[in-house]
Amino acid sequence: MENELHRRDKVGVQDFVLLEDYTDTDAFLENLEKRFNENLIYTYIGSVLVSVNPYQELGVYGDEFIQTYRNVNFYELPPHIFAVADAAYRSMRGENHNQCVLISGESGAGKTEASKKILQYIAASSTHSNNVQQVKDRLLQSNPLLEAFGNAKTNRNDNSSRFGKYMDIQFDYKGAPIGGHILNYLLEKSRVVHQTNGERNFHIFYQVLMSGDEDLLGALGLLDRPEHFFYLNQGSCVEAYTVDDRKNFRAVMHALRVCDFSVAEQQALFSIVASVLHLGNLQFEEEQGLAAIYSQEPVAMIAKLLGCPVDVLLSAFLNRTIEAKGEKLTSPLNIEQALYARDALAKGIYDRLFTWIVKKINSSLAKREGPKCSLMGLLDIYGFEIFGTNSFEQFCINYCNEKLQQLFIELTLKSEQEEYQKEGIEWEPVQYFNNKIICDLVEAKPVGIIAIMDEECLRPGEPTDHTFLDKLSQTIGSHPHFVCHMAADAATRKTIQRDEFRLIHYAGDVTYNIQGFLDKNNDLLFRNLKEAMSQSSNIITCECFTEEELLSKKRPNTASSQFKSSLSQLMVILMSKEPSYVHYFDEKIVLHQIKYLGLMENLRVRRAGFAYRRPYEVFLQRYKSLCPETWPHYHGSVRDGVHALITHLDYVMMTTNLAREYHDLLVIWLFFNP
Ligand code: AOV
Ligand code: MG
Repeated sequence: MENELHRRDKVGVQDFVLLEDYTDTDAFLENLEKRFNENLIYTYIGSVLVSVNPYQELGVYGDEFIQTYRNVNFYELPPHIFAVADAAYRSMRGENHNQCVLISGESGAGKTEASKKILQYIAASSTHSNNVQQVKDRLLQSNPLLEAFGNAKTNRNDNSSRFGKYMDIQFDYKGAPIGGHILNYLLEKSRVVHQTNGERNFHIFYQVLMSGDEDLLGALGLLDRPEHFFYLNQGSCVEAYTVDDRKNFRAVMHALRVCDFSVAEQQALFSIVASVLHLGNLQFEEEQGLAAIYSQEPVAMIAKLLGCPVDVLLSAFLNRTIEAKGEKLTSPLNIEQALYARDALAKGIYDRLFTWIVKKINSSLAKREGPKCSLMGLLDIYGFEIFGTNSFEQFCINYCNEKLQQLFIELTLKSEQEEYQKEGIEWEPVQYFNNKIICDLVEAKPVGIIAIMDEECLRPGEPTDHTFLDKLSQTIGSHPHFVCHMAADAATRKTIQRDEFRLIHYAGDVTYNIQGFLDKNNDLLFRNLKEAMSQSSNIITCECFTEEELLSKKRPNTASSQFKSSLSQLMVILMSKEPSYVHYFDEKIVLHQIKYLGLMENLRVRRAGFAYRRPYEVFLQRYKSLCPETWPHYHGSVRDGVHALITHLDYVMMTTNLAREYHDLLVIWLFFNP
C-alpha cells in the first residue's frame, strides 16, 4: 500500500517548501494544478495541509488508508488529511499537548467533509472497549444530526453549514476517546422563515416530509407536499440534487437513538419542527386596521403540537404587552406587526431547539468523572461567502472568517517572524497583509460597525437601517476598508447603492444590503409569545423558554454582540492549543485564494524558517530511549540530556539567545547533519 501510494503521488512536489522558487505564485499554482489533474488533492506547506475540492469520490478514505497512515511519520507518506489527523493525535498522546485542527476555506471548499474525515480517523485508530465504542458512536452520530438541523442548500453548496461548530474530543491517557463537548455558533435562523431563490430551508423539514412515515406525518398534520408550506416554497426549490432527504431522515432517526434522545424527546422535537411549518402557513387578514387570524386551523394545530392553550396563543399572535414603570400596557397588532411576530416566533423556537439539541448531545457525550484528560479540538465554521445579495448573516459569517484568518496570521506569520527576530537570527522580514485592521473595523469600540449598530438599536427615537448607514458613513466613511454611497468618490459611487455598504475583506470585496440589519441585531421576540411558550407542555419548548427569562429585567445582548463575545472566547480556546491547519480550496478560484490567504507568505516564512521546535523537557522525555546515555533516566540538566541525545544521533543542535535566557523552557531546532 505504501509503495502504491508513492507510485501514484509522483506529480509535482508534495510539499511547497520544496519548490525551487518559493516566491513564484505561478509555480505554486502550477504545482497545485498538476497534482489536482492527477487527483492528488493534498499538498503541504510544511505542516499546513492544502487541499482542493475534487467534487467526486476519490476512494482515498477507506480503512486501508487509515491503516497505512497510522503511526507513520508525517512526511513519510504522500500528503493526506489522515496524516494531519495522525500527527495531531500522536502529538497529543506523546507530548500531552492539547491539539486543535483549524480548517478554513470558502463556502463549499470541503471543510465539513474534512472535519468528518478527521473524526473518522480518530475513531478508527484509537483503542476499543464497550464504553469507548459508545463515545465514538455518539461523536460520529452527532454529525448527521447537527447537519440535518443546521445545514441547508445554498447557491454555493448543497450541504452548507449554517452554524459554526467547535468540537472538543476528550481522551484518556491511553488515547481512547472518553467524551466530547460541542460549542455552536450563531445559527442562520432567518433561513427558517425566508429563502432566496434556489436555496432551501434547513434539511430537517424536507427530511420529515419525505420520511414516508404516514403515522408520524398524520400526527404532525404534515400530509402535504413541501410546496404547500410557505416556509419551504419561497426559494422555488424543494429538492437538492445531491441530497437524499429520505435516506438522511433514516440516518437522523438512527443518530437520535445513538445519542440517547428518548422517545418522548423525539416526539417533542418533531412536534416543534412541524409547528414551525404550520406557523409559516398562519395568515392574517385586516379588520379595522388591525390583524385578525385568517384561518383558525393552523393555530389549533400549533397549539396542539406545542401543548399551549389555544386562547393564550391566539391572543399572543395578535397583541403586544409592554411593561413600563411597573404597569402593563397591551396593544393590538396590525398585519405587518403580526407577521413580524409570527416569523420571530418561528425563528426563536427553531433556534432554541437547535441549541437544545447541542446541549442534549453534550450531555450524552459528557465524560464520567475521572482523571485529567487530553483534548483535541476540531473547528468547522461557515466559510467566507459572497452572494448576489448579502445581508446581516453574511456580515456575521465573513466577520467570523476574518477572525480565523487573524488567528492564522498571528500564529504562523507574525509570531513566527517575531520569534526569529527575538532569537537574533538574521532574517529578511516577509511582508504580509495583516487583516487585523478589518477585524478592528468590525469590532472596535466605540467606532466599530457592531458598536455603532448596537448604539443605533438602543437609541430612543426612530432608528432605521438608513439612520444606521448614515452613522456608519459619518464615523467610518473614510476607513480604507469601508465604502458607502455617501462617502465614496464619483467613480465608486456608481458601483454602490444608497442602501448598501461595502467591506474590503481579506478574501474579497463584499457589498452588504443594510435592509434588516437593525431588526436582526435586535432579535426581538414579543413578550406575549415568550409567555405562551413558557406555558407549553412540549418538554423541549418549556425548557427553552424559562420563567427566569421572563422575570429578568436585563436587556438581552444584541445578536452581533453575543456573536462577537462568543468568537473572542473561541479565539482564547484556540490560542491555548497547538494548532494544525488545513486550508481548503475551491478549484475554480484557486489563485485568488492563494493570494488572500497569505499562503505564499506562509511558504516563505516556513521555507526560511525552522520546522521543528520543542521544549527541552518534552523532547528529552519523548526521545530519551534512543540513546543509552539518557535511557531510562538522565541525571543532569535537561539541556545537557538533549545535547547528549542529539550528539548520539548525529544531529546538529542550534541553541539561541532565548535558550540561554530561559534555560529549559526554550525550544530547540534540529537539522540533519549534512
Ligand atoms: P464546506 O463545509 O467547506 O462549505 P463541504 O465540506 O460541505 O464544504 O463540501 C461541499 C461538497 O464538496 C460536499 O458535499 C462534497 O460533495 C464535496 N466534497 C468536499 N470534500 C470532498 C472530498 N474530500 N472528496 C470528495 N468530495 C468532496 V460551507 O459549510 O458552505 O463553508 O458554510
Ligand atoms: Mg461546512
